[in-house]
Amino acid sequence: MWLLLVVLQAAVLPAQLCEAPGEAVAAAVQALSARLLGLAVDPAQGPDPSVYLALRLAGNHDLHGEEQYLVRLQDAFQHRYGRSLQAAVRPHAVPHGHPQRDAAAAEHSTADAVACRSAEAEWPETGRLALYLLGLRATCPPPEPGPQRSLVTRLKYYLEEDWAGSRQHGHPLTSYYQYSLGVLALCVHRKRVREEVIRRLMVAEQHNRFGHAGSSTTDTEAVAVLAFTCLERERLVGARLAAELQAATRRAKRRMIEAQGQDGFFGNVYSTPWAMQVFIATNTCRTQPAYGWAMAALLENLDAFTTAATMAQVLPVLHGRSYLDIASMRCCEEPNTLMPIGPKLPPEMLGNKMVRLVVECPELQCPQHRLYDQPVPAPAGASLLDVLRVAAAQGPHNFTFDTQDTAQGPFLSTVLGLKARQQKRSYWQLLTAPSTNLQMATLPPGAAVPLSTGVADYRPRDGETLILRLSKW
Ligand code: B12
Repeated sequence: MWLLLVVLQAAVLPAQLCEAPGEAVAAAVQALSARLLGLAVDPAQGPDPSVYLALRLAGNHDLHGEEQYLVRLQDAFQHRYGRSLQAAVRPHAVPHGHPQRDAAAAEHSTADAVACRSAEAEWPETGRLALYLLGLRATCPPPEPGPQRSLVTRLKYYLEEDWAGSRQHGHPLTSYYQYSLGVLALCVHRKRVREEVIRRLMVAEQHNRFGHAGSSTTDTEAVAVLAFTCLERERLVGARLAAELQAATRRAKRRMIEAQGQDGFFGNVYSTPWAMQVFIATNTCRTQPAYGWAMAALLENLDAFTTAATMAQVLPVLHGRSYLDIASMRCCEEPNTLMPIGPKLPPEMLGNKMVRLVVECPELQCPQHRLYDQPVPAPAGASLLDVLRVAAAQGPHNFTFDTQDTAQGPFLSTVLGLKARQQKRSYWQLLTAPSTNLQMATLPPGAAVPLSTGVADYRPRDGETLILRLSKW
């Protein structure tokens, strides 16, 4: 009966497109591509492989601009990761025995393996290297395989470190998001990954271990499922594991559909494109109504994608493409008519606002739970970052903070001298309590919700309370 309903639904529903439908919409998508290109050609913005991937996966191109961007990427990444692993090693790094490798799957040469072992003092950068390798696979014509070999070896090494970390600590050293990107990139390069490494990801998927406090798991789950789908499609695993990967993919897709919000989003607006890639990669974007609703929700909210990083994450699905398409890119007749345009500036706002800035630290770590609680006056259009700057300049309460540049923008790393530590999985979480009174000494429990944008993009309203909370993820 259930099967009959599904078949009937597929027959009755008009087949939907995977890309954003309609001419007016196509123009909006083209404008977003052009805006991303505008940010890409700005030398002030560091090169980001996700941006390159979005440009390459688009329907329309500026081939010269893309070539120049690739050169910038190579300058930044080849230098960082392209040197031999041995050269990257600190002289007195203490080697630790690696867990046994699956002889059939591990492709390391003995020399590579020795180099890998001795490079273990380095903290793995699985995600960034994976994105760069995905970018290299998307170039036209494809680059010489020679120089890529050491990068692939290095990525395998990082993934091994992450895998070993996950056995030791219960989670990869980086994150399951980066771990999944690592598996995906190796798969797109048609490199085998040890079965145990894949199984770690499957176990995490099965036991819902992708989440971290206060944030949705959608982005990570989606990247993991893209990796599963790739491994199965590229036939890089045996029949039994392929069947298990298929089952995991079906399970994850069902969960995503069940958790789709009334607003049409999977998770939030920024994780939705990742979830949609799963439907594209598994060829269900044309028949799954949830995909169509999500596409409609995205198109209603294109204004939320203002930074290069977020634009780069949404554009592939607006063009109906997933990262799996990188494996089968063809370099023929790419339309070369895309022209860069400048960024949309936020509307100018006159006047001032007052926001309350609160800094909290867990009681176990700090003798005093609330370290700072002051009203801060700022111009009406100020971002949270501007508010922090005003707070730092206003006396006599000695507010200090620091940020770290990332591809997503400035990441709040230190507040009042307390540095969040990646290796201890602590971070400064940003929360808002929009309807609280500036005079209230205590916030009602549950009044605060995490922000879905960073310090540079969030523009608080007059009377809003912003909380910076040292948290674990
Ligand atoms: C893992 C993760 C985290 C981890 C990162 C820790 C770690 N060492 O891995 C933690 C929990 C710390 C985190 C924090 C936050 N995150 Co986060 N995060 C992610 C996730 C799932 C993967 C990022 C990643 O590894 N990328 C791959 C690597 C290779 O790229 P990378 O640029 O080197 O990644 C680094 C930066 O992205 C940075 N980072 C992570 N999140 C954010 C968010 C912002 C705004 C900035 C500037 C940097 C940043 O940490 C990464 C690892 O070092 C993405 C999902 C996604 N779709 O991108 C969300 C994502 C980037 N995060 C998001 C948000 C909103 C946040 C927070 C603002 C949440 C909050 N309310 O506090 C905070 C940042 C606060 C701050 N201090 O500035 C949004 C950003 C949306 C946007 N508009 O830009 C995303 C897209 C999730 C989502 N769907 O909403 N995040």
